[in-house]
Amino acid sequence: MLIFHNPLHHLHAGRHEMFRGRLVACHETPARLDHVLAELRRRPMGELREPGAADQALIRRVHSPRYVDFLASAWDEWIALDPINAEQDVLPSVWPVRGFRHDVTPASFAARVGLFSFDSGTPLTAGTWRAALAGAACAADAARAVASHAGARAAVALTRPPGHHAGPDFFGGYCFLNNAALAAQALRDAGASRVAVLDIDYHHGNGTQTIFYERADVFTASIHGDPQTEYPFFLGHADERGHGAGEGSNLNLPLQAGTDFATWRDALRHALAAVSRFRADALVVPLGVDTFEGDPISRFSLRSADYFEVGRLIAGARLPTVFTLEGGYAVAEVGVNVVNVLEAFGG
Ligand code: Q9C
Ligand code: ZN
Repeated sequence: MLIFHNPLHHLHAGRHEMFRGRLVACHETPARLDHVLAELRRRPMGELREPGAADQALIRRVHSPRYVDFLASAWDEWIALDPINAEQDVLPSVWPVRGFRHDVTPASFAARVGLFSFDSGTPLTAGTWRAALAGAACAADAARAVASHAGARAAVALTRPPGHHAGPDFFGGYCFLNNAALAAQALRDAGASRVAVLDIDYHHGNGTQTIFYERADVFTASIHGDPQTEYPFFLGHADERGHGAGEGSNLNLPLQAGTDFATWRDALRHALAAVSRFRADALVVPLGVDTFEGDPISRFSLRSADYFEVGRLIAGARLPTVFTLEGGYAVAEVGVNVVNVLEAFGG
């Protein structure tokens, strides 16, 4: 398999996130990806490549242009307000909830930060935009590698920051550009008629669901902690099945906190059966390993050895597959868990 790694991921290093009412050190750290790379040096899974330039046109088909423009200039605007701002990351503090307007882009920087985000746990830093762009380039290049005529069966985009919570015009959940959605769109553009996204991160892939909710050409499935109690709380219920042309092309499998591997695996089999019925030409797997029993912010109980079976089951779909890296915050175990999936997937 081909592995695209983001050489600029270190540029995104948040200092603090708002977590359970306090500012705490960020869970989503550069060390996470360093552990994956270290494990890939111990157990090589294929050629390691750096991505080419990001495809701005692709990014602006998946995300709204005004959101992309905001991300590109946000840090410069923040420090232009006051040079002392460079000592703190950007965090939102006001949001336009029900009844407020979304069509007017405010002149105020603080107001735009709120307009384009949904939580206060996702710091935007000096290097966020460059890191996110290079991560998006990994996802697009991975998609093109599996779509090409002599395509690899699988390609991995080692994306940091992660992406599956980022929507058409908002960041949140540690995510800015939706790498999995960019990979799915790039697969469509490269000729795949039908693409399935199977999100196995602990958290519901709200951004990806929203991006494709009214489309019939991209099927989205997500297995995740029940939003009644688990982040992102406001999306991810079982009755969300898609809308309009996309009716029936979204599948949510929420599971209660505490779910063990046997139950989780039944959900994975169920999701894979739905992917098979959709008759997809290609598969995108937002791969989060925050389903691990030792994850500090999540509540499923998968063990490291279980990830081999996860890889085997996904390989059973027999589809050209792009993996994007999503969550997983038991930092020392992230590498082993991710590479266990990849090793068992094979190819
Ligand atoms: N105070 C990913 O796994 N937790 N994102 C915020 C609320 C956010 C996880 C807690 C968890 C985001 C890619
Ligand atoms: Zn997650």
